[in-house]
Amino acid sequence: MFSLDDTITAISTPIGIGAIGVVRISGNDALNIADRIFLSKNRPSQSPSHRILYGHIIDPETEEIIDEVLLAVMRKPHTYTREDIVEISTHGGIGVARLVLQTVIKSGAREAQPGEFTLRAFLNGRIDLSQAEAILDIINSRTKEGIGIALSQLEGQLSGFISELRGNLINIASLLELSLDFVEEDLVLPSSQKIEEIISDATENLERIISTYRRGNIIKNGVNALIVGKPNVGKSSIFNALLLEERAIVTPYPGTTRDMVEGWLNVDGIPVRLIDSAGIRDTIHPIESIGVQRTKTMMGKTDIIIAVFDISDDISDEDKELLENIKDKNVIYVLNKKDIGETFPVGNISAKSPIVPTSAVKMEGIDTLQDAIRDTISRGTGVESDIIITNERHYVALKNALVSLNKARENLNAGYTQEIIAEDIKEAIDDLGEIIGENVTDEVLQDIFSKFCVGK
Ligand SMILES: Nc1nc2c(ncn2[C@@H]2O[C@H](COP(=O)(O)OP(=O)(O)OP(=O)(O)O)[C@@H](O)[C@H]2O)c(=O)[nH]1
Ligand SMILES: [Mg+2]
Repeated sequence: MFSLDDTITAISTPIGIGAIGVVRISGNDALNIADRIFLSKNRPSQSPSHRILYGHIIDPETEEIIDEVLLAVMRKPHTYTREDIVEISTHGGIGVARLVLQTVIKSGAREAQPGEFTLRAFLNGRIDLSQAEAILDIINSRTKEGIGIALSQLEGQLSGFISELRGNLINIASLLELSLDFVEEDLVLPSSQKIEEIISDATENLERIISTYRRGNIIKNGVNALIVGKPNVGKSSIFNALLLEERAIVTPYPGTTRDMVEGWLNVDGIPVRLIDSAGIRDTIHPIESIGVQRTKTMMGKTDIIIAVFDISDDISDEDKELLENIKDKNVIYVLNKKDIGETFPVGNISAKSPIVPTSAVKMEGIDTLQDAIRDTISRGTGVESDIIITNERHYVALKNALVSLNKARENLNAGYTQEIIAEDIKEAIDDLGEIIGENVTDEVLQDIFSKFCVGK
C-alpha cells in the first residue's frame, strides 16, 4: 500500500514569514531532479554526500531564476529516510518556498503526505515504530523533561527493552512448540519451573514499565490546574503572579474575569495549563453568568483545583458552598490578601489538602504555591525506572501482553498442555511486536503518521 518507488517532496519549515524555508526531496530521483532545477557550478548528482552547494533555483522550462539558495546533498544510506535526500534552503517567506516546491513537483517529484519522510525511515528499517513516535513526541514536547524521555526513546531505549523481552519469550515459545513435534525424541525441555521463572521475570518487567505511564502521560500532556473562588478574592492576581506576567485583567470590581484565561507554567518539567476563571456567585448579569457556568463545568474536568479565599475577610456563604463542592477533589487552598488581615476561619478547611497563605500583590507565598502544585502532581506518580512510557498505544499493548502472560502462567499452573501455553506466550509476543511495528496494519501506520506535520 505504501509506495517507496517515487520521489517525494514537501516544505519542511512552518508556513509563514521566517529567515529560511526548507524544501525537502527524498527518493531515487532526488539528485536528478536537483540537477534539473539548480543552476550552479556544482551538479548535485556529481557532489559527494553531505555537502552544501551554493546556487540558484531556476524554472527548467523558462530558465527564469526563482531564488538564490543553499542546497544540501545527502546520499543514501546515511540519511533520515535512508534514501537520497536533497534539502533546499530558500529565502524565508510563504511565496518563495512554494514556488520552489512547485518547481520540484513539475520536475518529477510527488507532494509528500504528512509524516511520509518518517514513514519511509520506518519502512526502510532505519527506525522502528516506537522511535518514529518518539520523533513526533520531540516535536510536540513543551519541556526539557518531555524532550529527554522522547530522545531516549528515539535512541532505542524502549525498543531495546521490548526486543529483549520479546526475544526471551520467542525462545521459550519455540522450545514449547518444538517439543510438540519431537515428543518421541530426547529433546531437553525447560522444566515447568524454568518456564514459570521466565514468565514471572517478564511479568515483573512489564508491570514496572506499565506503572510509569501515569507519570509519563503527565510529563507529555501536562495537567490542568483551574483557579476558582468567589469574585474579587484575587484569582487573576494569583494567576498573573504564577505566570510572572500581567496576563489576566485585575480590577477592584467583583466580576472582572468572564472568559477563561489560560497560560502554561513549567513546574519541574511538567507542563501545567493554568486556567483563571470567572468568580463564582449568583448573578443576573447575562455575560457573567455564562462565565460562572463555564467555571462550574470546568471544575468537573480539571486535574487540580486551586481554590482561592480572601483571608482578610470572614467566611461567606459562597465560600462555604465552594468548600463543600470541592472537598473530595484534588485541591490546593490559597488564602490570599494576607497582607491586610487574617480573619478567615481556617478550621473550615479540610486538613488533608495543602493550605497556602499568599499575598499576590506583595508576591508572598507564590513559591510555596508552586511547591504545592508540584507535590500535588507528583503524589502517587513517583517512578523508579529508566524507561518511562508516555504513549497510550504502547501502554495498551504492554497491558495486553501482561494479560496474555498472566494467562500463560495460570494455564501452566493448572497443568494445561504446552501447546496452549505456547499460544498464550505467542499472543504476548504479538502485543509487544506492535510497539516496535512488527505486524502492524496499514491503518495503524496511517493513523500514527497522519499526526505528523507535512515535511517531517
Ligand atoms: N491587598 C491585597 N489585594 C489584593 C491581593 N490580591 C488581589 N488583590 C486586589 O483584589 C482585587 C481583585 O483582584 P482580582 O485578581 O481581579 O480578583 P479576582 O478573584 O480575579 O476577581 P474576579 O475576576 O472579579 O472574580 C484587585 O483590586 C487586586 O489588586 C492581595 O494579595 N492583597
Ligand atoms: Mg479575575
